[in-house]
Amino acid sequence: MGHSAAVWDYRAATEITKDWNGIDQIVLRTPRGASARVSLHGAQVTSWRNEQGEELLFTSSKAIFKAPKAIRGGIPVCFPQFGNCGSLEQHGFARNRMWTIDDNPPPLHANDSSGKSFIDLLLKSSEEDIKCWPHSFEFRLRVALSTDGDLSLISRVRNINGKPFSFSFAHHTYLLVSDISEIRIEGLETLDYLDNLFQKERFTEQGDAITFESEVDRVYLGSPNIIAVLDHERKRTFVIRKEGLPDVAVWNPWEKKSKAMVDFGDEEYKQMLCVDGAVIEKPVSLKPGEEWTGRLQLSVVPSSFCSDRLGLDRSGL
Ligand code: TA6
Repeated sequence: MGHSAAVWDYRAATEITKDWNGIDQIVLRTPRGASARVSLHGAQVTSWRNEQGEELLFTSSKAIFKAPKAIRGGIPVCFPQFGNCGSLEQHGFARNRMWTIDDNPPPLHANDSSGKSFIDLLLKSSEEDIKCWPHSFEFRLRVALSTDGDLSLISRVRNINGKPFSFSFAHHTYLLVSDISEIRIEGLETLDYLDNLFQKERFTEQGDAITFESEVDRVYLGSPNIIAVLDHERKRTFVIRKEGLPDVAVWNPWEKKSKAMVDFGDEEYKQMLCVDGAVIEKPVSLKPGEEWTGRLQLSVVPSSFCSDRLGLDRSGL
């Protein structure tokens, strides 16, 4: 059924349904048939489909859709830490909490809503959270789908007049790819990175695109605000634009690690690649009343859109 954008009711394009476990999820739709699904469990984007209904994010066939386990795939929110240090669980607790729909969020820029289907979600520090991370915060996440099918995630973390606190953060983005051997990343060349396979030792990336022949688990530091992930076989490129997210975590578990994960198929490493907009090297510090904003926009363009044209708007969003 065709809808001209002029009559498209963006509010009606946001539907609340239940997922496999009876947990509320929000479905966002565009006039031309693109869609996205966001679970209230972890405010996790669990699906992002293009106008042809093709899924663009990876979800493991063995994913466990049951709290408190984070769903293996989509875009988990890693907060208040990325990684595994101290008493907090791996990648923090935000992705294992039930979020709520925020009907009256503080305003964002008009561009963040005009012509978009969107939902605003909210996580407030709970008694349980304060036991493991003694800080009072409000985390607002807007997930939006533009008329062109681009997916935007706008995160706002505010220190609610508690003590100053710091956090690291990532949108742990599981991209669905044709075959990892066909993939290359442009935009991370010559950057320094911390290699999790070598006790986070610092290295410098070489001068050409990154390709994949074995396990990769790295955090690229101080990256440009636009990164291209080219899928040669599918002749399409994921374009990642970001603001306030200076680092990029890149992960593919490869064969051995895949077999070791109960919620991941032995061969599934071939169809996925995590490329995460993140703040890791220099955590965000907030004084009471201060707020941090991070923006991530994911688009898919034909690979003929050669990536050096992306340089034209490396300014970001
Ligand atoms: O991408 C960084 C990383 O910490 C990897 O080391 C791997 O553990 C991945 O995240 C998955 O983490 P998760 O907690 O989602 O299983």
